[in-house]
Amino acid sequence: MAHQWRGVIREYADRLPVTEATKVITLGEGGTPLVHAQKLSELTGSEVYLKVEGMNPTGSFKDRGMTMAMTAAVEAGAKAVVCASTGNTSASAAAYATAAGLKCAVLVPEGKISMGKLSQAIAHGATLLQVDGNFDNCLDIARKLGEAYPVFLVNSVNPARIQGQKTGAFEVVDSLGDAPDIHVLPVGNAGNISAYWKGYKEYSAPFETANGTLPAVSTKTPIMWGFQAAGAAPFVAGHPITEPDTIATAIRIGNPASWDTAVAARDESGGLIEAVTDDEILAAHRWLSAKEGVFVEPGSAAGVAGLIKKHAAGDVPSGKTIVITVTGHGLKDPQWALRTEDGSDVQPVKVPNDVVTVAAELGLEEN
Ligand code: AN7
Repeated sequence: MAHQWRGVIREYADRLPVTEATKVITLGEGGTPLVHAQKLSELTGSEVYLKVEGMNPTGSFKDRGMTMAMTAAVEAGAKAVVCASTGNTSASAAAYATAAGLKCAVLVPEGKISMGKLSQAIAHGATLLQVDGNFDNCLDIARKLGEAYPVFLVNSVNPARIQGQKTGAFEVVDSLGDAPDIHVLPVGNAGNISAYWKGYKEYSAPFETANGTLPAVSTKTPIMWGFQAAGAAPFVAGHPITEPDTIATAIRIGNPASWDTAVAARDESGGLIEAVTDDEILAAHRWLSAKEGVFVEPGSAAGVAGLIKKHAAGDVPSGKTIVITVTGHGLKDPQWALRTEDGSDVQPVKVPNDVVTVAAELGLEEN
């Protein structure tokens, strides 16, 4: 019998803070493909896989955490939720709040979120406010609203979010049979690198549950490699950045909320957090779509950009297993695909309604 994936809470209930009685708010998130990246594997001599998180219900990895956060909001008796966002969190919060029957308010930096994400928040009926400030300013306000007003905060400072997001690591191990040697991902607010590390650690050791101890699933944990956009790279600077800037608006964040846990993920795993330029991000974005067949948004390409950069520097080992989380769908922010390497716009060729001309334009000769 075909198995219908039940969403990350039901699939991993014994490893999440829920019970049989919990009213689960889900849209069927998780269970995303782990795609073998043929060209990146050829390039590096390692087996490289892409965890394609754009395949989640709202098109990004945020849904894994949002199912937990919205379930917790309902459990707490909340009537309304709030979040700050560079776009994907707001899209996810708006959809899951709808599923939960809750009101949703989202705070986004004015002019700095992609059209796809803006449309999602509005389509799902969230109250969307564009703040005259950046993401970090939005998060400050959202935190204060959560503390002093009757709204439930669903940003990743809420630990339920990290609990849900750790299931990404579980799925990777379940697919590969063990943890990879290296796990690569983009870093913005730093919730995801913290969540993957938590997931990998929990899967590599016996795990205590209410119904007894689960055995370790993996024999090891990976080295964590995080990549930030060069204009928004506080972990590289070693301190928050007040004016973060990058075309990858998803990761345009200067003061990451999960600072300490991300540093722990980097250091405990023997890993690194480095920067890639916007040009490197766009080149990786093109590589994924043109060579692997996987369409992501620019911020999601930062991990791939990092791997390509480390390979060029001779720092990527061969013969290993490497997983890169590509965090959001290309349709979120499709304009970048229509831009050529020299920055001009791609102009589709126009042809008359005539097979001979179309064949000639395609360089085809009649059989
Ligand atoms: C596609 O939606 O912060 O390091 O407000 O949308 O866990 O923050 C999004 C972040 C990577 C960075 N890739 O992850 C938000 C938000 C995509 C993203 C990140 C984000 P974190």
